[in-house]
Amino acid sequence: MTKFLITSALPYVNGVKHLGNLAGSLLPADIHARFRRQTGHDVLFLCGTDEHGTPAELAAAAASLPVADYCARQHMIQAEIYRRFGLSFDHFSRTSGAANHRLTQEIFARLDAAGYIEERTLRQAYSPTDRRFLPDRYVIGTCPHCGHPAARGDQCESCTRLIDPHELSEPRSAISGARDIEFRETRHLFLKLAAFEGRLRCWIDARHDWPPLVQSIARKWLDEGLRDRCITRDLTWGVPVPKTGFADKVFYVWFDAPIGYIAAGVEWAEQAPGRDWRAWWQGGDEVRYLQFLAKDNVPFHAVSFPATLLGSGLPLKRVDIIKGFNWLTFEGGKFSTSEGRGIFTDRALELLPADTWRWWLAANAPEGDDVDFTVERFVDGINKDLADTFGNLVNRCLSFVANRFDGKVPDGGAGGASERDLAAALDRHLAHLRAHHEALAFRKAADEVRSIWKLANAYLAHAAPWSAIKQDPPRAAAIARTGINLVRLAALVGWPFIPFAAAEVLQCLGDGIDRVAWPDRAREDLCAIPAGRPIKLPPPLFPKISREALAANVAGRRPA
Ligand code: B3M
Ligand code: ZN
Repeated sequence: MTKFLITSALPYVNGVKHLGNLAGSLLPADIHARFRRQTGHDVLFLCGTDEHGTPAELAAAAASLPVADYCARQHMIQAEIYRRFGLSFDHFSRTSGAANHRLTQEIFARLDAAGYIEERTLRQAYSPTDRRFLPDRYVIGTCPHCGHPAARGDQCESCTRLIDPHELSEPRSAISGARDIEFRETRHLFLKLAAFEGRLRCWIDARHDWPPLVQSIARKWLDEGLRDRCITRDLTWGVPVPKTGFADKVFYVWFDAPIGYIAAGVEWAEQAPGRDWRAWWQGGDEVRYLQFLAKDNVPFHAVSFPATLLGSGLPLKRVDIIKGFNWLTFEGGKFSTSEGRGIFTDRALELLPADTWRWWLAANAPEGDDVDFTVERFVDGINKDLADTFGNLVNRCLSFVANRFDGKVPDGGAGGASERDLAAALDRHLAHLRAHHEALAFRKAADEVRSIWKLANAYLAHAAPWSAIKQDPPRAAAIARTGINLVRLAALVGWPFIPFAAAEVLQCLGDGIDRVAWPDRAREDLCAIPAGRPIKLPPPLFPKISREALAANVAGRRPA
């Protein structure tokens, strides 16, 4: 049996994430993890907060907190939000944890010993007022190309040209506004990425099963020629560099963050006896490693992290499939954490149940292209799919049995031709659904789930047990029993997408939810719930949402 190692990109610790972050990595990773568990596979689903780097330091300063305290607090806040979204991580780690420090330093030492690290001297912006070196994008000044007065030191937003901070005229600090910028020499360590080009190209060429989006981004990086990368920074918050002469520096956040995936596995193993992280991270072909991330993260996962692992010489698992996502936009523009534009995950949970966001974001996953979230599309989709289709199916069947059969599943026999046709149609849909999940095709999988829900409703509409009960009670009982089992099946296929509602329904049907199984054979699944079993009615699962009410609630900026 294949084991599935699944990671979602590690969300930055600085601040609550928006729905775009959920849609482009965390949620699809969770849906896949749930599907694989459902089909009986061993799954290790890891994630955590990405806690290093200048943005975390600056956010802590803005909150007047020591950076360690700030990160601890923000980690808890995010962990709680993801729990409420039903993200079923086996472990939610922190890159600032001891395991990641240890592993990052060990991997670095091995790269260094193998000759893949080189010292170089750089001239970097330094602000005496801020008493720190400034990362390129924290130097602001006038663009040498277009004269834009507030160009960032890495790139001008106005003319999009890449620039160097020393090319800016009238440079100033983005942190304090101080104008006393000097350029000082500082020693840094570079990972000789160019040395891996041949090996990476061979490896990537053999990844035929990577989605085209990911392949093309990875190839573009290789084709442009790999440049050695500076992996150290003049900061205090981060993983210290274990090398003489570099005691006052830390690793660049993108060097230690992906190592955090492995560290998360180490921590997971430390938390309970009998868990072996090596069985995952050093496993052979029986372990398939899948990463879920947004397209701007592809180069780090397809190129620099694999190079780090290769160069370390450690027998650590490299990714099998990278599922990359395009952007989710918000009402025609970008989601923006810094500008507070869009819907943030904490606010989303205040407004509506997690399942509604999960369903819409998966059914409209930005897979082939960017996808625009609008309140109108969201409300229409939720009302049609969850209220009118899934909710209606559950409600019709369960209340019929509650009212007409005293709340107990009636004994209806095996059914007739229409039940056989139904089972055959379901089997076809189930096979497609499974294939879409396996292909990581989330929109198609959601489409198939919707089709199954619709088919169930169509069966009931056609069989009309509420009429049959008058002339042919045994037939009505057979339909009702089939209907109850259809509800169960609808919940099982819905479970990866809408786990809370699915669990609620399964519990009403008296089914355990510790191990939610995959419905494999419709004929058997349509008889799974035995006659005589008492059932309960759930509260209304998905009351209709009003477009106006939601629009009024999401308008405007995020409150500070
Ligand atoms: N924190 C970037 C992001 O959330 C970064 C991912 C790290 S994955 C190792 O977009
Ligand atoms: Zn410019």
